[in-house]
Amino acid sequence: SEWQPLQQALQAQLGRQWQAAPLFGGQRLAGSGQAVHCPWDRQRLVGTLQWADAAQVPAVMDGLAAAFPRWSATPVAERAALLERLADLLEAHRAELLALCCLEAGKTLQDGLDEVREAVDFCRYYAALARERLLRGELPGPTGERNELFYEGRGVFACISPWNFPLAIFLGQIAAALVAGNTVLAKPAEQASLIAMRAVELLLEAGLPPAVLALLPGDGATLGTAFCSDARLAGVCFTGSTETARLINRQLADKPGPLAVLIAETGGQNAMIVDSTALPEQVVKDAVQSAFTSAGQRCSALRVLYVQEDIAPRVLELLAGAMAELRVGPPDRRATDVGPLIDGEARATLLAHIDRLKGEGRLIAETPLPSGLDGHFVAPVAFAIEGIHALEREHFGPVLHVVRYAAGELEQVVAAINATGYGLTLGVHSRNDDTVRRIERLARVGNLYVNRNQIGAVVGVQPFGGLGLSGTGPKAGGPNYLLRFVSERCTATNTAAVGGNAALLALGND
Ligand code: UN1
Repeated sequence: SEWQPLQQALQAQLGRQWQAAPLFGGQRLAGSGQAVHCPWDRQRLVGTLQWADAAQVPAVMDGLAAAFPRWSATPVAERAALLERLADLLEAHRAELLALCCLEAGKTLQDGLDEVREAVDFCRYYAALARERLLRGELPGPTGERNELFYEGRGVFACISPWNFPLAIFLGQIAAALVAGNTVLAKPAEQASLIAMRAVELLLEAGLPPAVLALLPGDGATLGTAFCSDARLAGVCFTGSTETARLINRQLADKPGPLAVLIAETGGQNAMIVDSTALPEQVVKDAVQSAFTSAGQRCSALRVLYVQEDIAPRVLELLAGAMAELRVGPPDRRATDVGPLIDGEARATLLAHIDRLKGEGRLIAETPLPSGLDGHFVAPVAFAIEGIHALEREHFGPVLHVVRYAAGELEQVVAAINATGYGLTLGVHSRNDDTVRRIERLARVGNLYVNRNQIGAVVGVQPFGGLGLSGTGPKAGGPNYLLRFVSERCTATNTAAVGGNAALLALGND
């Protein structure tokens, strides 16, 4: 039903090409041109992109710092209304954004629909949250005293976003930073900058003052080093690898100027624990969805399935059947379940891991790869891993590792999961409430999912984010997210002072 009205508009958009460039102050800046290729059709050009240069960063930081006081003084309700207008515009441009998700980032049409909806949700949710939480708060105190808490922007914020949610996370970060009163330098992922450019154009159309946001597509290492060591930077909101988060943290620690905050959402080594009371059909449905949706390219994706040995034969039989049914193919077809990986490098890295495990004779199941595909496709695959131990590296793609455990080894399983150091999502399938409560007590993760899939956290419903190597918090799409984007000021006033402020004002008026 959602498709009918979209179909035609989408077809037209899928034939287009786009142009993007660095953008600031309502103007396109000069850049060096790059061709943008489609990850699932290597002959196809999606557009051209101008990369910004690190030499442009100081002037951009000057401009953003200069625009900060005025933006920070803009009433919260006005900043929130801007996000609400953006949400409406995103919905109105759904076909184009969907086409860009598909052509530039290789997302299936269903993933693209979910992505646009999530972007809209982030805008509306942070707008509502800002109206509710970022207003002046009056605190209790003795009579004769007034104590107030004010929330203000911190200054210039850098938002660094990943290619796997090129619209939702890109805009989620920016929406939070802006509504909290910061000016923003947005650095989109190299692989997904065309859609970022369109999102910024829609923000301007919604009424964002052009001096408040800069878009700098380009090389993350050189641009990032330039702005993360800039004295005017007040904070970074980053989603990406744990390694890059550490690098950013080191640069922020050494930079002159204010102590900058880092809000980081990073990797995961996510597990699912299945005990002998679980329903095998439900387990397999949720495991397949969690491991292979978006070709496994989500930080929330399931990587290691721990299954109790009594139930393992049935689960593995159903798993092989379900994986045989998955359809790998071009993501612009509605029948496709699994699209391509983002680029050739991601594919080569993952294939090295897959080939090694195949060489060790660990293959359990593999989805057939149709012939004639010309892109960065990798077929979903499942491997058996011997022994309960921490699998430390995150493999970003459609690879599932399966470990059997015996009754009585549950605590050992949770210990192995904790020992990875990551703590993002964990799935539990059990109809034994004691087991679920025990895992809940022992597991160090940010998002625990019980008897369901473990991806697709809904904004405002399942606040999302991990601990340890998986991120700093606070949770995106949750009630506390905006608080790290603001600085707090407390004003304490002696209202009982001789004559009070009102009397002084009256004197001044004489
Ligand atoms: C990511 O993959 O970078 O719950 C994080 C989910 C998404 C994950 C986003 N919110 O599947």
